[in-house]
Amino acid sequence: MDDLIRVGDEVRAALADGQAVVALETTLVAHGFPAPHGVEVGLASEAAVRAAGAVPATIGVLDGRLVVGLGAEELERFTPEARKLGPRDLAPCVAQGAVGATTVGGTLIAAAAVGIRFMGTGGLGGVHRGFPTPPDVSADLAACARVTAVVASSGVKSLLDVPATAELLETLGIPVLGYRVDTLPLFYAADGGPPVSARVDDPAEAARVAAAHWALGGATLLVGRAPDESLDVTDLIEEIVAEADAAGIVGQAVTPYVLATLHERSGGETRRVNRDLIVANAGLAAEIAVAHAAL
Ligand code: PSU
Ligand code: MN
Repeated sequence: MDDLIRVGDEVRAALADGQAVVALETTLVAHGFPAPHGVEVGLASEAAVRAAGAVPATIGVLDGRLVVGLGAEELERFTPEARKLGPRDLAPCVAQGAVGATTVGGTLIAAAAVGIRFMGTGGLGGVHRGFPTPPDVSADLAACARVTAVVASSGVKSLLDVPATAELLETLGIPVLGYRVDTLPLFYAADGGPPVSARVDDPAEAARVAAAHWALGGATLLVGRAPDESLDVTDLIEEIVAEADAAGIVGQAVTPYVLATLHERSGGETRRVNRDLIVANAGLAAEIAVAHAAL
């Protein structure tokens, strides 16, 4: 395993000690924000995890190994040239020695390999609008169905078909917990999403639900936290998704294209809200991890 995975010293010690550890992804560092903002978001997320009393484990592929617990200088290597790694992409990237940024799905697989059960992100991937043309469903969902974890996010990215994604989450048996809300947050916007499957009002309650879900053989639970500042960019999203479609942008390139264009056309507003919600979700994941460690 050591040939394949490098676990940072601090993360290794925390895991051995039963301390709370939170996995963080690198796709948003490399592809979710224009440089140098991605690295700033990554570091701020790590700081939020620490502030809540947990150890951050930022994950990505470097120099032929999956790294769990990237250093600050190493984060700088996650530029737009990095591969975007879903679960299917991890092994080729490791074996070929490329730099690879893990998505939620890729991060969950790596986290599970070393025993980390908590992660924070911005918005989960899901069913793309217009399904089945193209038949694009994020590999995040399949990974959630497979891996034992809690993912704190601001729901599902609203550039997707959110109601269809909520249906698929139900099909896969993934609890969608609203953190102090009754509807699933819509990424940049707090309100207007489908109802959650259960509401929780504090981190300890989320931790108890997770423990029960896992004891019953369940895999991932999604915890939806509303962004503190809500932004309505519905029309802008529709316009940009249609443009991406017309330009023939498909597959893994869609999400980064839409996010980047949104950041540009909203005059940086979506970037700011996206950044703040990612950092807050990292903190929430840490609070739940700390509560779980204390159960
Ligand atoms: N949340 C954000 N920005 C992002 C992502 C999440 O605020 O860029 C990334 C995550 O890595 C997620 C990915 O797994 O978008 C989804 O990509 P796709 O739709 O191609 O599966
Ligand atoms: Mn996709």
